[in-house]
Amino acid sequence: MPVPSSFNDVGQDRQLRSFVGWVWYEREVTLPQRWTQDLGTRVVLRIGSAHYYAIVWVNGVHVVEHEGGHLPFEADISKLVQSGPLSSCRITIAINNTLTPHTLPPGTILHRTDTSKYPKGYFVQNTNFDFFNYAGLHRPVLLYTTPTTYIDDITVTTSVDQGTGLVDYQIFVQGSEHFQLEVRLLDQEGKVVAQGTGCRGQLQVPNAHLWWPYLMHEHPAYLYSLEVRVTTQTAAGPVSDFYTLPVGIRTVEVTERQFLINGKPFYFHGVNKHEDADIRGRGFDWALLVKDFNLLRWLGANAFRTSHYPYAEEVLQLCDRYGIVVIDESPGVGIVLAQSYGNRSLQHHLEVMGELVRRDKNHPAVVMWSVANEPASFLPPAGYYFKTLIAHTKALDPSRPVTFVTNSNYEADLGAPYVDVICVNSYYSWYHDYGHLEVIPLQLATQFENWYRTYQKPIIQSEYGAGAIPGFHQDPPVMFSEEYQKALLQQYHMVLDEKRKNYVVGELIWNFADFMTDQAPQRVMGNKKGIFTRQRQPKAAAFLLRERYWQLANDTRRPPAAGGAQCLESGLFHV
Ligand code: BDP
Repeated sequence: MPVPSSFNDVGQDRQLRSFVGWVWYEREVTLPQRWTQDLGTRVVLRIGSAHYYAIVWVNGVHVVEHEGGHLPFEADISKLVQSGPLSSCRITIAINNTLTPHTLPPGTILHRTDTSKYPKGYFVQNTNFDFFNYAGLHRPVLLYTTPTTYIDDITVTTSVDQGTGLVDYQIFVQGSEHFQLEVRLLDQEGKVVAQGTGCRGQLQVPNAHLWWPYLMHEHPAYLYSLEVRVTTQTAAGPVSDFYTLPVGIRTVEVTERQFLINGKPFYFHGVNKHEDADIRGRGFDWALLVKDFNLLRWLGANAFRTSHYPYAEEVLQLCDRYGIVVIDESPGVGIVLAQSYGNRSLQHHLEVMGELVRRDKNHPAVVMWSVANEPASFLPPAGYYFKTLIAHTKALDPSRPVTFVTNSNYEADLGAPYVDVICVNSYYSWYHDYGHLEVIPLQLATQFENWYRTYQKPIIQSEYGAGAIPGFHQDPPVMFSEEYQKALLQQYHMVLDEKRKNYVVGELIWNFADFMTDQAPQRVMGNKKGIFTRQRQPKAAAFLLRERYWQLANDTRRPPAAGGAQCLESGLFHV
């Protein structure tokens, strides 16, 4: 089984494709002698993501368990690999993709007991989201080393005071109480612009280059490098752990009507994505990722939401580098059962937000956390649930706004009072009023007015769209034709253009690309609401959005002529 990849689509086996339960991965590796002989070396096993529950053994010894399919976890395996004569190391990972009312995302196992219809013991996995529940080792599994005294974590927050960038840092060191800590901030030319010592402090950068989103500034996405060196004295001499963190100096703020980046109004014009592609499923793939970034830049998109779970870290690294703004979403999708609002579920959701914030807090591209997508936020326990969850997330990270994405009625939504920005999904003339594009302007305007009147908070149209099967044409437009998808978007755009003068601060199309779903009569080999096909080729709507996004970025600037935006430079892989 290749890693990284979902296991579902690489085989020819129907049962493996829809398998629910335990799968086992095992691999034997030979470690360098220095790792196994030098007791001053700490050896760590890091798993980028294992969907959904994972148990890990090294040389047959249980080392770690983890719940949650979209965030990394690791285990210090030094003692195990340094205790015997072996330089080989057998890594065994058992993964179970079963979703229950208490997992994130939740799901249910339906036991079919009618023996006239189903064999004994028959069950199926049910979910309340449409994307395929791909499973396996979706991101790299790595072995790495540090000295035994090492940098465990860094937190950086930035602000700006009259042109001077302020970089507050906090460094957590493990393994010893006695160490020296040096910090340097370098600009893109490699010049040291500020330095400090000790575990916490503030670096000041006069005339700082700010981190700006793509298309908002001539030189977007300026990154400094924070170099951190922790040194301990050992019998063999000084030993250092050294880490470089890219740092973007920028501020984020929300007012009654605006979303401000560096004090300037920011309008999200972008997409919702999925980690999804042919064969590899949700498996990480550099070529696919770079293609997606080239498409985002071609489109003139300045933002996306990581619908509906945290994406690979490499994705966020590229967002930092290219100025693509991110709404970073937890796997809280499809929370619709009352059972999923109890203490057990809430406790797990709080832990997941902790893991997500710890992983992504230092990315300048991340400007807002989304704790959930389309929960049943009208159920009585939802008020307490979202109040607690959002307060917890703000306590973890006071520097960013927090939201969740709603499709509830504005009057019934018990979570909306706690969000900083209202993110609302709607599918006018798609899931109802089929074919009646003419009702969109009224329904959409009413949606915005109701939400704004009730909450006086900025609003993002966080999903809207229509399915189109590439190559299906019909004029006048009918559902599933490329013309219908385009025409539906145009109806939305008319209202968005009116309301963005006031309090609407963004629009994110559903979806960037077609993606695989569970099999269902309303899904034709997956969800076809992509403006690109699953193979990343444009439908007619992609050209419409491209025209729009470049205009939104700057009314006088046009998309580059045929051939498109520049490709990312090939130096990318030196990261
Ligand atoms: C929205 C969901 C999204 C779905 C979309 C659709 O948030 O995950 O894929 O509907 O049905 O409600 O296309």
